[in-house]
Amino acid sequence: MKLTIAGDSHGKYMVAILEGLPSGIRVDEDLIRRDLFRRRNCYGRGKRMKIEEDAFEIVSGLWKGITTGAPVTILIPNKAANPVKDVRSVPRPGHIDYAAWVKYKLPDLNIYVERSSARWTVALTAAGALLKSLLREFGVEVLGYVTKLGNVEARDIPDNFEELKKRRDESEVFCPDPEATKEMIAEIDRAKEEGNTLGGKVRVIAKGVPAGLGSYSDLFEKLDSKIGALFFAIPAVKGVLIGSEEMWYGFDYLDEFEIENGRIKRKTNNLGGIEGGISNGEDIWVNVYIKPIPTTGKPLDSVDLRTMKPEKTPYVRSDVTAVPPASVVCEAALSVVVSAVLLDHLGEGNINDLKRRFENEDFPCWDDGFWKEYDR
Ligand code: EPS
Repeated sequence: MKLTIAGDSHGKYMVAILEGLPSGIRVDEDLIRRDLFRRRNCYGRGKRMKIEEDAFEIVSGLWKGITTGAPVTILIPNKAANPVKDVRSVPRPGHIDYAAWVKYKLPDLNIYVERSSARWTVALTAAGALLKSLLREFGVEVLGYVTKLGNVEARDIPDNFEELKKRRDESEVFCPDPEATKEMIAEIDRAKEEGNTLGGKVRVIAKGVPAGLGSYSDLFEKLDSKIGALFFAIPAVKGVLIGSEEMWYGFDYLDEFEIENGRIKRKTNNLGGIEGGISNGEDIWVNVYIKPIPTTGKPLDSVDLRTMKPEKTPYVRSDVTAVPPASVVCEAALSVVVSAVLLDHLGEGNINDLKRRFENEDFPCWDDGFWKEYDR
């Protein structure tokens, strides 16, 4: 499966193209609508999100609402299709401005923002939400939530998945801890007043991922390599950590095996569901570190690249924090990676054939017959 994302932040459309999907997936457009709404509608967002409606359209690869196996194209119109007119020559620390100017050598920093603005994550969100219709055929569910915003850390995070989802959905900042939610909202209000911006952390869990996805052979096919590659492409992501953040002692960290009802299980899940680049059957846990948005209300020190004189950064329309929307975007990113490795494993064709392959897969069997195969 391959995902391509194109479109300029202030161009006519944002575009996601998904290639290599099986035929016969009934696409639930409500799932896409809901995730696009969540990405747009959270506390700490700025004026652009009040303009956009994200009224997406799927223009290829569907027949009567089911996938045909042809590339699926999702178009999301930009209502704010109005590129900035004034040439900008003062780079913001933390944005693409300076590094792209050095590489691409075009005379307006606004040009680079068209690709690197977080606007393109609307297309990633739509693609990931579409893939939820595939994942649920295999009993896989993905959930993202905020664990830290500015200085406030979530303390009360339920273990139960349904409760976690319910509480996450009740929070304006997508944090499952109601007390921490209030503090995070106050933190955003304070930052806005000061012209500051906030970083934080989000966690994404993929539940029900079968063991055996990924690879130990090709270094770039490892499941964790693929997670890192896509997550680090998301603007503002500075760190990706799989599993527990507490990894100082082997006795505390390593997930011991046990047998429950004749099946192999783990006593804990500190490794986050991946060992040696392959899923191990436990839930996949990804902790993502999000930096503060580069456009601050209070100017920062910079230089004017035209005059080579010190200058203060300009203020352009922006958000106070990208952390709550990042939890939606990261949820989509994990849906994309898990779908990709699942389809690598099950191959092409109709969804029902893939499901049969999935259900008929043998667990390795350590009996005499198994060994004789190799005894030649
Ligand atoms: C965003 C779209 C952008 C910004 C923001 C997120 O739109 P505009 O530049 O027209 O205001 O609101 O992007 C950034 C914070 C950034 O630094 O680029 C979006 O759709 O998520």
